[in-house]
Amino acid sequence: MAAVVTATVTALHLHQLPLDCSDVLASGVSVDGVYSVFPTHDPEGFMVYCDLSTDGGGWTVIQRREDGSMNFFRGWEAYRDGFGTTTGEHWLGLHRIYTLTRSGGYELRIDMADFDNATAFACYSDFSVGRDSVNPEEDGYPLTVDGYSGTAGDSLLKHSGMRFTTKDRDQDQSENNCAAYYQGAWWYRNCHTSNLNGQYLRGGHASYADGVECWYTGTYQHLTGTTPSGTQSSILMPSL
Ligand SMILES: [Ca+2]
Repeated sequence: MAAVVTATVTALHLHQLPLDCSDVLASGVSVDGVYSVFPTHDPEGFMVYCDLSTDGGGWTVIQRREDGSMNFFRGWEAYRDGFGTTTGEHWLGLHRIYTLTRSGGYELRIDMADFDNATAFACYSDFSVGRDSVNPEEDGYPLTVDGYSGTAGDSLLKHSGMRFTTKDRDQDQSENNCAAYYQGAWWYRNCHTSNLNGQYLRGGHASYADGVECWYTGTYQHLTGTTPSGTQSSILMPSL
């Protein structure tokens, strides 16, 4: 037992740079903003937005929608590499999400708001992308998610195990391309119960299921009836 403790302490000493925003928070910083992180599987690092205030803080933001200024109907390379502005609307990128989460232990939190400023959230105690993949891109960056809690209801568990589909790379189980059909990009199964990268539509719209609002269960459906004004998806390495 003593040897295990020693090994753990040694490993901690080697982490001079933050692996993620939970390390940024642990270093004593408490202001939300853009920080550099250096995941184990991408030691050169990259910039992320750290939410250091929501629910205890330490969240690495992987997606934000807030004003519709960014086009989210993009192809595979954009979703793989990320796009947008870290301080505004953006998608961090599948490969970066993979490098952050492949060591395991990450929690996912999705915060949603509607145009009436009502809010709801969904938390998943286990979240990773491509965790068991030798070549994650070839494997389609498959989603693993488990352990729901929150106020929004669950709309993601049905997507667990699915590969990521964009309008130019169909990896879903539908005879159609769900990303093209619903104008988004997601871990679709046989299209969706959630579609957080769908179109940003203001207010109610007649088109079916192609907006960001697609979070179909629980209180969130009741919450809006219209399009949400924003979402923020963030991940956290829980302290164990
Ligand atoms: Ca298909």
